[in-house]
Amino acid sequence: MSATKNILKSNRGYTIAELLVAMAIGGIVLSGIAAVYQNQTKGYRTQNMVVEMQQNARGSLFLLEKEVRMAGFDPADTDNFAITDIRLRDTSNNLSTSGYSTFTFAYDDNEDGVLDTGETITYKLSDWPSAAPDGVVDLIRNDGGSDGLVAESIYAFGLAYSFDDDEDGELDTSAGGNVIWAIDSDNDNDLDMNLDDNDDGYINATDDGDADGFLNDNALSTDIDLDKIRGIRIWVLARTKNVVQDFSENRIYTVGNRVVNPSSDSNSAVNYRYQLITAVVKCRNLIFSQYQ
Ligand SMILES: [Ca+2]
Ligand SMILES: [Ca+2]
Ligand SMILES: [Ca+2]
Ligand SMILES: [Ca+2]
Repeated sequence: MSATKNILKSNRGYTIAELLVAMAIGGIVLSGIAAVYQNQTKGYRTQNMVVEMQQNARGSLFLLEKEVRMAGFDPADTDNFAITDIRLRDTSNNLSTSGYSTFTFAYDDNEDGVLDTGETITYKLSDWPSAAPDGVVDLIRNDGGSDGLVAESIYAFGLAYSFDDDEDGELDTSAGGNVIWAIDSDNDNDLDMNLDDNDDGYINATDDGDADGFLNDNALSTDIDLDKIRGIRIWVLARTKNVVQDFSENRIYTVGNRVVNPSSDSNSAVNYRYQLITAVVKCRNLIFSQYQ
């Protein structure tokens, strides 16, 4: 009798209440797993985006450095190859003293002594191929023909120049003994402004004496012609292609003559991740023939 009862009991299946409890527990476990998975995916996505940004920026700087080093390369000594334009431009390529650095130079790529098509190169920041609604711009290389993409999602691009004005074979230095890194602040294609306003050997936001967002506070005593340039300092500020959830950028970057503060910029700039990379290029081709 009791054996039959037990068989009956074990075969009776589940009550509605038991099913509900089981489903509730299952639901809690599943949503827990989903939350962990979602967090991991989010972290993974962010990590991928940051790695992509870093690789993108480093790769572009490597190419840029390599080519900029060739500026003025003129093995036949024809004087046809030089730095020709360092003026500031906006991202639509219009001259603007509040714009970004651009750099145009020529080198004798095929070593025939003639300035050929494709031997005049410009690097610039541009909203190419068309105006980006989120303010994301790209680093562009132009060789006289159409624009080519060097790096996507570059937030700021800056250049400064060292020079040898007295032609003694040494880079000119400041009163404090620091190599002078200068720019053309008034867009007439000569160097006129020393970025290191406080002459401490570093170029950063403390050199913005009047706090207008630009390192335009220490004019050179004389303007310096482009043919006196001997070295180029490069700043590339890359950022992720998309906003990073739950992230807020609080760092201030100095990029050439510009102080960049994403937390006060528009277009959700504060919610991206950034990376600043820099390089100094000695232009071995930009020396006088008597030193060659
Ligand atoms: Ca040539
Ligand atoms: Ca100038
Ligand atoms: Ca300084
Ligand atoms: Ca200033």
